[in-house]
Amino acid sequence: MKLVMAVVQDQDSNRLSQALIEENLRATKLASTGSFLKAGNTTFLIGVEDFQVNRVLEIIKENCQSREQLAAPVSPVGGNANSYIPNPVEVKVGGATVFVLPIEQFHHF
Ligand code: 2BA
Repeated sequence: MKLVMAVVQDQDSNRLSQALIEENLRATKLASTGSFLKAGNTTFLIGVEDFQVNRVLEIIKENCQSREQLAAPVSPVGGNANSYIPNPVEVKVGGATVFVLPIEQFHHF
């Protein structure tokens, strides 16, 4: 058994949930925050049998788009905050960041 852990953008979260439900795959959604953009994203925990992992990865790929987002750079340490004018930079976020972990035991009481 494996745990697929996928960090996706909030905009893709409902579409991905729906696609997983349609294929009878169970998932838990956690509200999360990216450390770099400090913006909300959604982390899916999806417990599946080994043979289902590739299908789950396909579903994630099909339902999560990459997008350009603006990130405000952190002000320089020790710099003069008054003279610092942040210049937002564009970063490409997602589709999805996915980890596949082995599960030692699974219990459902
Ligand atoms: P954030 O940490 O908010 O990162 C958002 C996007 O900013 C990243 O997109 C990447 O394009 C850029 N970025 C992140 N750190 C950077 C840095 N030090 N320098 C320059 N650009 C940087 P993604 O790579 O698609 O990541 C989307 C979200 O997935 C991340 O949001 C974070 O919540 C999660 N994530 C990504 N890699 C991870 C990892 N190795 N472990 C845990 N979570 C991760």
